[in-house]
Amino acid sequence: MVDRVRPERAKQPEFHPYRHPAAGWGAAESVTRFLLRAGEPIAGPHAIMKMNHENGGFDCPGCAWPDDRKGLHLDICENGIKHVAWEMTHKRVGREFFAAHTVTELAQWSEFDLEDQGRLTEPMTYDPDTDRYVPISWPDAFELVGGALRDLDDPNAAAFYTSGRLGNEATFLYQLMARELGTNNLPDCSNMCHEASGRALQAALGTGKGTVDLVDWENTDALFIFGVNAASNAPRMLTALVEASKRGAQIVHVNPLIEAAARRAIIPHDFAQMATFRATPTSTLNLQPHIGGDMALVRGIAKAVLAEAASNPKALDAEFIDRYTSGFEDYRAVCERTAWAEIERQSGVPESEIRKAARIYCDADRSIISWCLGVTQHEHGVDTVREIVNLLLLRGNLGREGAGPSPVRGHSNVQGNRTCGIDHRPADAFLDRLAAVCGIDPPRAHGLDTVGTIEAMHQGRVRVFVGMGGNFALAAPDSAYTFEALRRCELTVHVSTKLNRSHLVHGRRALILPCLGRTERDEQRGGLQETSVEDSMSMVHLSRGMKKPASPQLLSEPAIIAGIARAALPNSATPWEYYVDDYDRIRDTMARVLDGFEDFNRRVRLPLGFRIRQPARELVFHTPTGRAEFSAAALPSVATEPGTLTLATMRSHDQWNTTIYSDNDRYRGVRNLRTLVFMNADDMRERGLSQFDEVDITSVARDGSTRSVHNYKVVPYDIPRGCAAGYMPELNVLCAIGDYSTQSDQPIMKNLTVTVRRSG
Ligand SMILES: Nc1nc2c(c(=O)[nH]1)N[C@H]1C(S)=C(S)[C@@H](COP(=O)(O)OP(=O)(O)OC[C@H]3O[C@@H](n4cnc5c(=O)[nH]c(N)nc54)[C@H](O)[C@@H]3O)O[C@H]1N2
Ligand SMILES: Nc1nc2c(c(=O)[nH]1)N[C@H]1C(S)=C(S)[C@@H](COP(=O)(O)OP(=O)(O)OC[C@H]3O[C@@H](n4cnc5c(=O)[nH]c(N)nc54)[C@H](O)[C@@H]3O)O[C@H]1N2
Ligand SMILES: [Mo]
Repeated sequence: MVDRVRPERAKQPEFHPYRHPAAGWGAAESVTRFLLRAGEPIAGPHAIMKMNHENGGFDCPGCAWPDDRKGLHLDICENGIKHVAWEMTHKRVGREFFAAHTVTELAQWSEFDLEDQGRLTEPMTYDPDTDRYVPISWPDAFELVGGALRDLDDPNAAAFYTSGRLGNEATFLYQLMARELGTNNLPDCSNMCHEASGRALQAALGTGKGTVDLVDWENTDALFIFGVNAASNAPRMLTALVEASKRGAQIVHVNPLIEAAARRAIIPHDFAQMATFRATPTSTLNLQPHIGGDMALVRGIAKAVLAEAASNPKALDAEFIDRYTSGFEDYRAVCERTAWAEIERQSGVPESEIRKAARIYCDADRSIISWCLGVTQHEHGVDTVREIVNLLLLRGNLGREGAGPSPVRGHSNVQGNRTCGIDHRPADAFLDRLAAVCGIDPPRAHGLDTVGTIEAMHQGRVRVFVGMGGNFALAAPDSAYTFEALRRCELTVHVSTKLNRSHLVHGRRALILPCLGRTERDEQRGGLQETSVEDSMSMVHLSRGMKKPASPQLLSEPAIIAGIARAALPNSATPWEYYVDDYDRIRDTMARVLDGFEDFNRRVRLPLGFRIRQPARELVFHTPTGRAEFSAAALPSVATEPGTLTLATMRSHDQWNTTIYSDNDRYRGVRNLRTLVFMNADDMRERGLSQFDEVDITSVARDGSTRSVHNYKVVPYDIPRGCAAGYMPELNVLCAIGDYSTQSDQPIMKNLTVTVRRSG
C-alpha cells in the first residue's frame, strides 16, 4: 500500500544550506516521491500531460505565471504537479468521517491532517446538538443560505470572500449576486496580496495591471526581480531566467534572502540540461536590502541614473519623459534631495552596490522590473511600486517590447477575479454598465475588504460570511481575532474542495459546500463546460476539466452561486439557471459588461486565447493628466528599534498558502521543521542563541499590543542584521488586525516588529 504524504513531525529537524541548482533533479525527485506517496503515480503524470495545453486541457490551478506561448505545450513545474495531484487525490472525506469526529476534536488536528482526509463529497451543515457536521441536501443548503440572506435587514450585513482560484464566469455571477443583493462587500485574497500593486499602477499608469508579457521577458536586456521566491512560488519563471541568462541579459535580484532562483537553475522541463547536470546561473547581481528597504534602494538607483544624466544625456529618455509623463521635475528634485546616507540607512545596502544596479540599468536598452509580496506587504507598498514605475519612466521602459512593470500575481486567477468585478471599490463606469446590461441597481457605496470584513464580523455588523474557495480563517491576519470574528457570525458558508480550518471556526450555523476542482469535468445541461482564467500577463484562455468528479454530488462553482442567488433573490430577473446551463451565455453577458471582452466567446477559443487590451502598453494613460505620473513620495522610516527585529512571514517550498505539503523547505535547506525563525548569526549571538535553540517570538503592534508564539527554533541564515523571517500561516497569530497599510489597506505581513527571546 502507498503510505501517506504526511509531514514527519516526529523526525528531527535538519538544516543544511542548499547547494544545488533550482529545479532539475531535486524537483524531479521530489515530484516522484510526492506522487508515489499521494498514491497518484499514474493519474498524476497523466493529468499533467493534459495541463496547460493549447487545445483543451485545464489551466494549472497553481500560480498565475503565464504558459509558454511558443508552441511548447508542456511547461510544467514541480509545484504545479503537486498542486494538481493534491486536487486529484483518491481520498474522500464523506459523511462517515464527519459522523466519527466532533468539530471540537477536529479543531485539534493539524492543517495537514485536515486536508489530507481528501476531497469533500457532499454538502454538510453544522449540528450544534452533536457538535458534528451532518449531511444536508443541496436544495436545503441553498435555502439555508438564501433564508439567512433574506432575513438580513441590511445587505451590507453579508460579506462574500473570493480566493483567487475562482474562474471568470463564476466570478462574474458571484459579484452579480452580491450587487443584486445590494452590497459591495467583496473581500478577496488580493486584499492581502497585490492590492498595493493595483493601486500604485492605477495611479501611475491608469491600469491596475502589469504591462508586459512573456515575449517581453524573452526580449529584455535586464531583469530586476524584487521580493519573490520564484523557484518555489512561480517556478516557471525559472525558464524565463535561464533563457534570459543564456542570451546574455542581466538579472538583478533584490531580496533580503538570496533565494534559489538568484543562484543557478535547470529549466524544469529541460531534460538535456538535467541529464548533463548543466545548470545556468540566473543572477548577475544580488542585493540584500533590509526588510522594507526596497523603496530607498530604488530611489538610490534613480538618483544614480539622474546623476549619470549630467554627463551622459542618454541615461534619461528625455523625449519619452517630455511626451508621455507628468511630474518629472518634482521627482528629480526629491531624488536629488534624498542623501546617499539616508538611502544607505533605509535600504541597508551600500551606495557602491546600488550604483552597480544603476550601471546595469543604464546600460540596458530595455528593462523589466518584476516584484511580488516582498514589495507589497508593507506600509509603504504603494509608494514602493510607484517608485519602481518612476525608475522605469526615467528611461522610457514602458510601451515597448522588452520593457515595463511586471508584478507576479499569486493565485491562478486572482487577476481575472478583479477584471471580472471582484472589487470592494468598484468604478462607477463598471457599475453603470453592469446596471445597464444586467438590469440591476448596484450599490454605489464602497464595500468591505478583508480586514474591514473581519472587524465588521467582530462588531456584529457582518453576520453572514460566504467564502468562495480559500481558507479565510487561516489566511487572514491575527488568527485569534479572526477566529472570534467568524464565530460571532450567524452563518458561515464555505465553498471548498477540501476540509480546512475555516470549516472548524464557524458561525452559529455553518455550511460546507463541496465543489468541482479545476481538473474535473463540468457537465451541465448544455454539455461539457469550460471556464476561463486570466494569467499574470493578462492572457485569457479556457480551461477544461478532464477528470471524473471526485463525487457525483459535487456542483460547479457557477451552479452553487446560482443556487444561492435563486434562494436569496426569489424575484430576481437574472436568468441564473439559464446561465448555468451553458457558460457561453455568461460569457455573452460578460462581453457586454467588461472592458476588453468584446467577442469573448470567439476570442477565448483562439488557440492561445486572447490578451486583454492594455492601454498603458499603447502609451494611453487613463490618469487625471492623461500621462504617466511620476510620484515624489518621501522615503518611509523603516529602521528597527534597538532590541527588536523586523520579521517577514513567507511561504516554504512545500506549501500552497495555507495548504502544507510537508515540513520541508528544500531550497532553504530545512527539513522537518516549520515552527522556525531565520535570523542573522550576529543577531543570534547577541541573544546567546545557537541553531535550533527554542525561542518565543513576540510582535509589538502599532497600538502597542503584543502577540506571541512559543518554542520556535532559531535557524542561522544569510539575512541582513535586524531582519528575521518565518512561515505563514503559523505566524499569522503575530499579525495584528490593526496593522495594515494606510496606503493599500493591506496587512503588513512582511513587516512585523518582533522581539525574540529564549523560551522558558
Ligand atoms: N508553490 C507555491 N506557489 C505559490 C504560492 C504558494 O504558497 N506555494 N502562493 C501563491 C500566491 S497567492 C502568491 S501571492 C505568490 C507569493 O509569492 P512570493 O511573493 O514569492 O511569496 P512569499 O513566500 O511570501 O515570499 C516573498 C519573498 O519576499 C522576500 N521578502 C521579504 N521581505 C522583503 C522585503 O522587504 N523586500 C524584498 N525585496 N523582499 C522581501 C522573501 O525573502 C521571499 O523571497 O505565490 C503564489 N505561488
Ligand atoms: N502572514 C501571511 N499571511 C498571508 C500571506 C503572507 O504572505 N503572510 N499571504 C496572503 C496571500 S498573498 C494570499 S493570496 C492569501 C491566500 O488565502 P486563500 O486563498 O484564502 O487561501 P488558500 O490557502 O489558497 O486556500 C486553500 C483552500 O482552498 C480550497 N480550494 C482549493 N481549490 C479550490 C477550488 O478549485 N475551488 C474552491 N471553491 N475551493 C478550492 C481548499 O478547500 C483549500 O483548503 O493568504 C494571505 N495570507
Ligand atoms: Mo496571493
